[in-house]
Amino acid sequence: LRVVVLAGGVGGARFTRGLRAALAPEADRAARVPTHAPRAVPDLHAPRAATNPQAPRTGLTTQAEITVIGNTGDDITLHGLRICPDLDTVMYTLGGVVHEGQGWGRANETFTVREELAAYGAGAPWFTLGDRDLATHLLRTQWLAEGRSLSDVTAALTARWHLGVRLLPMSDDPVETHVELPGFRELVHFQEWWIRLHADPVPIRFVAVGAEHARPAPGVLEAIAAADAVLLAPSNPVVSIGTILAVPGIREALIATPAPVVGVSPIIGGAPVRGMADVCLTAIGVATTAEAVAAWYGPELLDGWLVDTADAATRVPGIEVRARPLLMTDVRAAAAIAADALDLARQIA
Ligand code: GDP
Ligand code: FO1
Ligand code: CA
Repeated sequence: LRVVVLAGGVGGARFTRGLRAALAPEADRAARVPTHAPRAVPDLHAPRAATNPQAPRTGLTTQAEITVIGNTGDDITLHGLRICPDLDTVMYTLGGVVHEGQGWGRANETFTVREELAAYGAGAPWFTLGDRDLATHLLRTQWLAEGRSLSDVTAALTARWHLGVRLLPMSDDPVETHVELPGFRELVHFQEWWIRLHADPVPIRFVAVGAEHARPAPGVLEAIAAADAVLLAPSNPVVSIGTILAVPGIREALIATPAPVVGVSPIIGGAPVRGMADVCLTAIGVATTAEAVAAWYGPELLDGWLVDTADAATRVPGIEVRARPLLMTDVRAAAAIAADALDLARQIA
């Protein structure tokens, strides 16, 4: 079973972690049905899902293959270091070392470098960089400076964590989301608007700087074309999924793939669960409802849409809607959501 997930940061990471937990029993069942799949044999290259604490201990390795296409529009350069918040959030979450309460950054983090920078009165104090996290950025920046691609660097960084999924940046070409703000003469980086300005004021528009000329990273289009199911994580529709779709070729690939494309709503009962998706949607003239977001993705792109039971009345012409609780309170809850998204995909296929 080949599953592709489009993911941003925290919402994307938690959903993917659930999917990884869900797919072990799924692949195990498939392996027991000779007409659908050959018997599972130990496969060193297979995802690590079967060794997850959440997965049943079957002793079989899964035949599921998860490819995550990560948003790099949030990327920013600070102190000369290239920082990829959404890729790192997926890496740390699936690697089991994320700061759970915060949703991003490392658990057991220290902030010595940050304190020293502040003592110099330097840098961007509004952007918190922990010491452990900085090691990732140092290495990424070094490797990029040596001429390696972001995909290559991401593969090298993730190798340490045995994620059980393949994490691909949406593009190797730099893309950065900026916002045009009323009363500001220059474009402001998305991170600065979100963190320093607290998502205020509402942007006039979002600009994915560099997206126009960006190419999908190696493997991205191939994974979408070969997928059995494509899932849109409950990520920010505008600055996470929307930015991935802004890379020329990716939207087209999603429309062209024979695989069903199923999205999970990040909007529950007319509000985002966390973050500033409501402000982003307002900025682009889309209502903050599960229904409006699905209609904005459109039936050409989206075949199925999983909404929360609070939004069970959602109807979108041309899109199969199913309702179930969508709060990812823990890995088990996220796994059940992911399993239902796959189930909806299977029904559509
Ligand atoms: P970010 O890059 O860290 O902002 O994360 P994403 O773009 O991947 O996801 C942000 C979105 O995740 C927000 O719009 C939230 O509403 C959504 N989200 C967070 N937690 C949950 C959850 O438990 N359930 C659902 N359905 N959406 C969630
Ligand atoms: N989010 C914050 O709200 N404040 C921060 O200082 C901050 C620092 C940071 C550093 C590394 C990293 O990987 C993520 C970080 N985030 C921080 C999260 C992230 O930048 C944003 O919340 C998301 O990208 C919003 O979509
Ligand atoms: Ca993000």
